[in-house]
Amino acid sequence: MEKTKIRVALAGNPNVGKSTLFNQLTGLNQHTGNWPGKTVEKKVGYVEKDSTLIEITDLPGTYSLTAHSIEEVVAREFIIKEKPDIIVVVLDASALERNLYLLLQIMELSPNVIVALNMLDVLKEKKYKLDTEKLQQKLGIPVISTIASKGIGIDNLLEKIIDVYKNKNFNPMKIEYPEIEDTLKEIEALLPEKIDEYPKRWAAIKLLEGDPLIVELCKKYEGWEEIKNIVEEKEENPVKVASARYSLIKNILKDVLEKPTKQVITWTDRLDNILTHRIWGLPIAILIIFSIFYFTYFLNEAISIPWNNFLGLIGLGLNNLFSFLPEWLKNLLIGGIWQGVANVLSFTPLIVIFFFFLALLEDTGYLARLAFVTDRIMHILGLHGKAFISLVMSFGCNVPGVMATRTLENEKDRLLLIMVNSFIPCVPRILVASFFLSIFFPKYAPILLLVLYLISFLSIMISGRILQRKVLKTSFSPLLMELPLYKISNIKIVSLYVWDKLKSFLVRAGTVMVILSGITWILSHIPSGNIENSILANIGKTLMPLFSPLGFNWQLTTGLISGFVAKEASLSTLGSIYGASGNALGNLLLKDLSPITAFSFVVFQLLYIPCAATIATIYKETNSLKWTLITIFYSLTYAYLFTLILHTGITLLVR
Ligand SMILES: Nc1nc2c(ncn2[C@@H]2O[C@H](COP(=O)(O)OP(=O)(O)OP(=O)(O)O)[C@@H](O)[C@H]2O)c(=O)[nH]1
Ligand SMILES: [Mg+2]
Repeated sequence: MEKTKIRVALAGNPNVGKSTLFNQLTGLNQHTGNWPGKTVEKKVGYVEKDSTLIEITDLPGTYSLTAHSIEEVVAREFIIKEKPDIIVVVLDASALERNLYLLLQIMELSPNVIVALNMLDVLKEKKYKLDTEKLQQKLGIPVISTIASKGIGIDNLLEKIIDVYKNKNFNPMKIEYPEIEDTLKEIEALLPEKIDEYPKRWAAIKLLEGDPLIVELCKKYEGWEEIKNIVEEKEENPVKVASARYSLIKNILKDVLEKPTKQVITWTDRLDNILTHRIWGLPIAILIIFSIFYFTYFLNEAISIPWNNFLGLIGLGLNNLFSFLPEWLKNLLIGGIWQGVANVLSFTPLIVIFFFFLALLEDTGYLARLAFVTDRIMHILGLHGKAFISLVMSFGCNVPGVMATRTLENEKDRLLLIMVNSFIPCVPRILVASFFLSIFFPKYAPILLLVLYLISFLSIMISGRILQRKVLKTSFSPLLMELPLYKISNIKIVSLYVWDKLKSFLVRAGTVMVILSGITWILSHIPSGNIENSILANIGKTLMPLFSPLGFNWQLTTGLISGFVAKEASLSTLGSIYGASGNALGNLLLKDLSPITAFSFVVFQLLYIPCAATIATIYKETNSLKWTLITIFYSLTYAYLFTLILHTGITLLVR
């Protein structure tokens, strides 16, 4: 017998617990956290119940369904084009006014809606009283109470999904807008039954709201000129639609929701009085960020010594294990591949520590505050206030950083942020830098590391300003973002988060790095077995004249080439060229390079083209080859000029 399959979509405002619910339902580990706008791409999972297969899609959070941001388009297109059997709209019960705004729009699009009334614990904390039964009656659709973070209500929700699917007993409320009903009718009369796949009433409303995509779709109809006149006749149309919706919401909530006459002051309010304080907010933020870097650095120092010893032991073990192999093959396996992988694996402690702190920041709700507190600084850097979250992500890896730019509504703000994002040094780049700094400047390594961070902020500032004025010709849109509640972080969420990041890193070490180290080793050994005149060396030597003004020798130049694929690869390439790793490599470099050159190299590798994975992400996010190439070209030119000035400057100074 064919199993029944029900296709369910989870929709709702940002940060209401959709992904938490999704994880509870499917047992998967989709990114949850505590700031609005984490899920940027839809994700699919499955659950089986009573021999029914339920396919669940977690959609990005949106406040509305008007095509003003990418999330809104993704969510709406999914509902319209994929036609899920059931849409579960997740509502934050403690902010129903705002949440119902979206629900109404979804109900206009599809009758198959179930409400998951989430965050009931928060509702209770705020001492609100809600009559769920009455709410259900008024809306005419099922309302299921849940507390997703505690796994409460999940089974009820599943049962309801199956029940509703089988019985198809929908009777949703009619959504009417008395004040604009006439105008709507006029527009409807000029439209065909369906516009693309959108119902015509829905399209009429969106036209009044000024939805750019629907306007585009309707231009082809005969009555368009007339529609345009009706729409443009009154400028306040979008406001009218919104206020009609709000008065409808007020009507629904009347005698359903009761709020205490005296506002309850929650501990989120109390904490926010300090943490987002006009004056104290910023120093506290700086202190917190600084402490995180401090702890990350020192914890890493402590853990990486035993960890690297351990990796060294594995290397020795492998050496013995493969002693029966011919010399060249053993060299390829151990000197080439294992060495490259080990270089990458040595980053593991840093990754774990960094992402642990980042997960804490995110899950407690403080990361979202940081966006507010740093709004002014972001403007000095030439960026939009929301840029902060994306930049913080980039400290780990530029790929999630670039993806996090989706929360910016304005396309130009977003493009600007994508372009400067890769100036934030990700963990691999900091590791390459730390390696060089600790060899060449053992005493000053921490300070110079700080200098590197300053250089990257300076670069963002310079680039932000240049690009904003010259290339994009834009100014800022205001910062609009809701602050989530503070919560005590959950060790399970934090460890899952860290594991998720570590896993993708390890997979990379096991795939890209294995292949890359192998290829590098081979290229550095053919044709003669001698590195000096190998193919790799020849590429490096050919490009060297370009880089000699920066003081780089062919070995460094070659390292930079492989750093394009993955930043940490430059270290393993240097390793295979010099035929050493770790301290031994350090000693060889120390003999070969001047400290000025070493520092210039560190700065250049900090700033030049993003790694291949980031470039792929940039292409995917901008959907434009032109902007991807501009980004690459810009960062390469900038890195070159900056390092040239730095190198020349220091050389002149110390002479
Ligand atoms: N107190 C409380 N917190 C919850 C509940 N459900 C989820 N959360 C928390 O709310 C935060 C946001 O949850 P997510 O599941 O990431 O929210 P989302 O709707 O997927 O958010 P976006 O992907 O950003 O749109 C997390 O910190 C959750 O732990 C709940 O019922 N009660
Ligand atoms: Mg989510």
